[in-house]
Amino acid sequence: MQLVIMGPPGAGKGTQAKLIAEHYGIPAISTGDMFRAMKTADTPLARQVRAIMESGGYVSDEITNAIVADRLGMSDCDPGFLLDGYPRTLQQVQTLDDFLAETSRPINAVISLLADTDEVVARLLRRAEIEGRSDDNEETIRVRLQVYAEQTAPLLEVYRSRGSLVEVDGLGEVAEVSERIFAALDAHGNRRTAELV
Ligand code: B4P
Repeated sequence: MQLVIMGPPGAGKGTQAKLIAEHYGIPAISTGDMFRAMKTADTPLARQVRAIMESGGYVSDEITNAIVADRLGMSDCDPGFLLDGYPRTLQQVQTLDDFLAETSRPINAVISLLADTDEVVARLLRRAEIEGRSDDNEETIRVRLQVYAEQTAPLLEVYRSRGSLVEVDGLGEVAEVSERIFAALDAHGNRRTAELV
């Protein structure tokens, strides 16, 4: 099973990705987590990644596509995977399409987590207090939301036109949102199967 989860910063992607991955027995692959792990090293690449993330911008497609290709080649991805925060640009969609075509694996569904701006800003500012993530300050959050609207939101239409998009309300308790996602994925799978019969 190949899944993607998308949504604005703070929509709950990382939170839900772990629960969905556990439910389906597939690894959750978060580009944000991979970059955060990488940026603690003292190398030119790590310094570059750190500066980009602290500005609220996106790491280059070249670097992002290369680390995702490496990760998807690992054997724990053989039964499938859930991509959290990737693809984020049209070029990343193209690279993912090529990878999936080469390995004859379709995307089963793209989950779009919906949450309004006030709620996501409040969540990220709350996380800033708890975890102190350096990109969770008001100025950077504003940039992240703008970059998302310009570069990533258009991807939703791409997946909608392919019939892969599953939209889920991301507001409410974490467990409530997970239940909504599982029900929406079941309904989507059943619809897809009915279309094939
Ligand atoms: P990410 O790590 O993906 O960060 P994010 O968009 O902020 O989402 P995150 O997963 O952290 O938030 P979540 O909604 O889970 O990316 C960080 C940076 O990495 C990017 O800005 C970029 O620079 C770089 N990057 C990553 N992928 C890239 C790519 N493909 N291409 C280029 N650059 C890339 O959680 C937010 C908070 O809400 C948490 O505190 C959580 O506890 C809380 N929360 C979750 N669900 C909730 C609920 N139902 N109710 C209340 N609170 C909730």
